[in-house]
Amino acid sequence: MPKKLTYFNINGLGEPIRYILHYTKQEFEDNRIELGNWPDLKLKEKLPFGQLPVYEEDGRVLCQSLAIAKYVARGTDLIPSDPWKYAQVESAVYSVLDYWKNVTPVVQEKDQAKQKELVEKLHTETIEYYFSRFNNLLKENGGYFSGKLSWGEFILLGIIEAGNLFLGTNVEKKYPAIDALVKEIRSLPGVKEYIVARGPYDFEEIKARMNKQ
Ligand SMILES: N[C@@H](CCC(=O)N[C@@H](CS)C(=O)NCC(=O)O)C(=O)O
Repeated sequence: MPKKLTYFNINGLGEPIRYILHYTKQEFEDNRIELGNWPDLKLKEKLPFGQLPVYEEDGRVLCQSLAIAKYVARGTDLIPSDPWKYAQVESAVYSVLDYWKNVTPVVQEKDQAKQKELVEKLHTETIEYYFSRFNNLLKENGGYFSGKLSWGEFILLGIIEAGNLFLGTNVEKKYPAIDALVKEIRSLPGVKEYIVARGPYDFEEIKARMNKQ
């Protein structure tokens, strides 16, 4: 059954799904949309809620990154079978998204002076608040959200990488348990080779291409 993931040619909500698909050795069409070509109104109006990522299988379309991540991870060790552990992962992932909701308005801010101020606040308040808690959560649970690697840690990595791309830093470095997890996922079979083949994302280049439109 042909599988197709459509997302921007950048890190963000779609990248953890790419990582999971590669780690679980699933063949899929990696359909990448250049941010510089967005909004592609013809594509946008066909999307269930006008946004990416979307996943297609057998002519059926699924949107919402978390639903897609869980769907593609089904039947693997990445979904905890114990209900409490399952809920622990979900709980951590919702907190990761709460963090991300603080970052997106900063990325989208058009006024450069205001954006600089917001970036400062992100570093001093938001990142420290959330990352110290993510770090503790991982430390208390054997390095993962629920005792072993799950789809949830892939989501954390995708969000960290997307933030790093915009901030031009590696925010995880100050947090040993997060840093170790990031390194572990990037070294997983399938993920490691994918990252090498993909190459690094370059936010400045992406911005330059977007501004040309
Ligand atoms: N809750 C959705 C959010 C999707 C979302 O925000 N997608 C962004 C990219 S990360 C998007 O498509 N932006 C373009 C637009 O809204 O036109 C999910 O998790 O999939």
